Amino acid sequence: MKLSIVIPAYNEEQNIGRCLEELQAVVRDKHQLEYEIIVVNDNSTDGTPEAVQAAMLSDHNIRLVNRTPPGGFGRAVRSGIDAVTGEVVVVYMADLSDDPEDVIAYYRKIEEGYDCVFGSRFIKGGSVEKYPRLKLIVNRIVNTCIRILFRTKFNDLTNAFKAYHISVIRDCGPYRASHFNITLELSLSALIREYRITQIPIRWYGRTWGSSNLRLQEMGRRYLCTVLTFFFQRFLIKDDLLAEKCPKLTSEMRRSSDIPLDLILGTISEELASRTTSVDRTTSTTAASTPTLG
Ligand SMILES: Nc1nc2c(ncn2[C@@H]2O[C@H](COP(=O)(O)OP(=O)(O)OP(=O)(O)O)[C@@H](O)[C@H]2O)c(=O)[nH]1
Ligand SMILES: [Mg+2]
Repeated sequence: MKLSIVIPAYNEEQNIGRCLEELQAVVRDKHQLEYEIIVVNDNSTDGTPEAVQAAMLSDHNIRLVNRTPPGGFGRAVRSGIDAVTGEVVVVYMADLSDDPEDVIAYYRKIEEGYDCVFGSRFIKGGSVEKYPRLKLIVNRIVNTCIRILFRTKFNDLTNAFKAYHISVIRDCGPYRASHFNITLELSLSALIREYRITQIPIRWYGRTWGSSNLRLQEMGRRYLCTVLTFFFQRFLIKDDLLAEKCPKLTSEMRRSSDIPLDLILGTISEELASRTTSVDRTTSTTAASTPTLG
């Protein structure tokens, strides 16, 4: 399976070159995976695109997508995933906050048959270094609320650095989020459709160059909108969402309009749980097989 790493980058001139080198050293040199790296530049005002172009001279697996305004983290991630050609998609940060070895750990989990891998910095084995205190507090509160609302064990859903099998991305899209709320749009849309998801510990390092683009006050309403959208989808139309994963089963059940919703959901869940754990990657609508760990 080909690994596609999508890196949104805005004014990361001093980080992006090293970021690409670190990925090459691990993904290409150490583990010799088939890969592509798609850097999505959003009208950076520094030398970010030039730094990427310099890296492209010696590595044709690196590609640069230059976006036109309006910018935004979510728009950049959407442009990046539109451009991928691989099966394992990892969203990775340009500011050296993520660890390339964790990309390999993600890849291996998808190889095992998982549809998505959600890294967590807040489980045993995970870590954060130089995490701004206020951001940490807000992060923990928001993620706890999400855990309660969605009754899930996944406790770091707001972090963008995650892996998805391409079929999940295609099935759950199209995506709409323009900013950092894309992180929740991607993860929650897979979660409520009961894709086979695992959580593993990851490391995170605070940026040492450049400035943060995440403005908590500006993002609050966007995160809230995304959380509420998926909360109500899960609460009100989960049967419709799951039906798209096993269309035959549900169309049969749908012939009788008297069957209670609970029974439809129970049957779909049983059907999904009873399927083989080896994930059928051949058609996009049958990619998932068993409920999430959440
Ligand atoms: N293309 C693009 N990339 C962006 C945009 N905003 C942020 N990024 C990139 O997304 C990644 C995460 O953004 P950061 O600014 O580091 O946000 P953060 O991780 O919450 O903030 P820090 O705590 O400072 O690391 C980095 O690689 C940024 O360059 C944007 O509008 N467009
Ligand atoms: Mg960052």
